[in-house]
Amino acid sequence: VKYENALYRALERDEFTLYYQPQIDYCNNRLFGVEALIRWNHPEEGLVPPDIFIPLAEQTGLIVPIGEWVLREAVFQLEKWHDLGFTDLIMAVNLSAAQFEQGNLHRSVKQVLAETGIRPDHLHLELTENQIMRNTDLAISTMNKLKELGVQLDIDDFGTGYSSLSYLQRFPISTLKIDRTFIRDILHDEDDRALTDTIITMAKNMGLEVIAEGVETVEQADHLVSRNCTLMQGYYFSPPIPARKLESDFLTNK
Ligand code: G
Ligand code: G
Ligand code: MN
Ligand code: NA
Repeated sequence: VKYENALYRALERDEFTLYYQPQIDYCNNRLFGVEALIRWNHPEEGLVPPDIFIPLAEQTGLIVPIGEWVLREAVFQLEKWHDLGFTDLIMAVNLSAAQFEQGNLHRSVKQVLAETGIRPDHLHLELTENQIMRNTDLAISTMNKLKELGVQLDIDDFGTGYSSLSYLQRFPISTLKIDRTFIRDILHDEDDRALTDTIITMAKNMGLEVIAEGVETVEQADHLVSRNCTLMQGYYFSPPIPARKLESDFLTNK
């Protein structure tokens, strides 16, 4: 309630910004992608974390125009980075449930790809298991429309939600992102280690990419490599950072 009125005005007042978290291939220490994460620069309160305002935006329906803004901002930013010469870089964008279930998502995606000339497979859209399982028929039809455009679909926070392996096989997805709660104690907790192993093996057997989230130490990274998972994201490499900082820290050698 505290932020509701301010949230209504935040879009027109240009108070949102995107941070980008690097996605690294640990085999060659290469940046292969970034995940866009929204931040709200509240005029009086400073940065309000998404955990606070995303649920509010979902309740009020504001998440749809906000999500639309995120999609466009992220893809236009990717175009700039491709123009700098980093033409392989991919962009991952989180979708909310309301945005995913809205009829014209694929039109918005198609339009921004046309405006920027970004190759569709350079755009990854992140969904959670719960978002997909809410209404599986609608989810499959929406995912197929997005897949027809050529964009990639990633399952975010994988392993924490309610999902079924038989459905997983029928969804046109490209990547599983292992939730960071499994990575946190991976060196010491047998169960987390077994679960992570299982997800990696299953992903490979299904022809899916797998990204480990929440990697915070070199020991976790080395362990994941020993289990055949080389794609990673986490504070060990970088927290989410502004575009300029991503450029100065990661996009300098071209
Ligand atoms: O960046 P941070 O860890 O503070 O994000 C917290 C939560 O907010 C995460 O679950 C993340 O998925 C969600 N989030 C961040 N940016 C976006 C966005 O652009 N759209 C949606 N729907 N969720 C986001
Ligand atoms: O739910 P989603 O995976 O979209 O949330 C992404 C958020 O997770 C990021 O915005 C960031 O705030 C958080 N995050 C990213 N890397 C790490 C990490 O290594 N450790 C922790 N604790 N959080 C992380
Ligand atoms: Mn995500
Ligand atoms: Na996640």
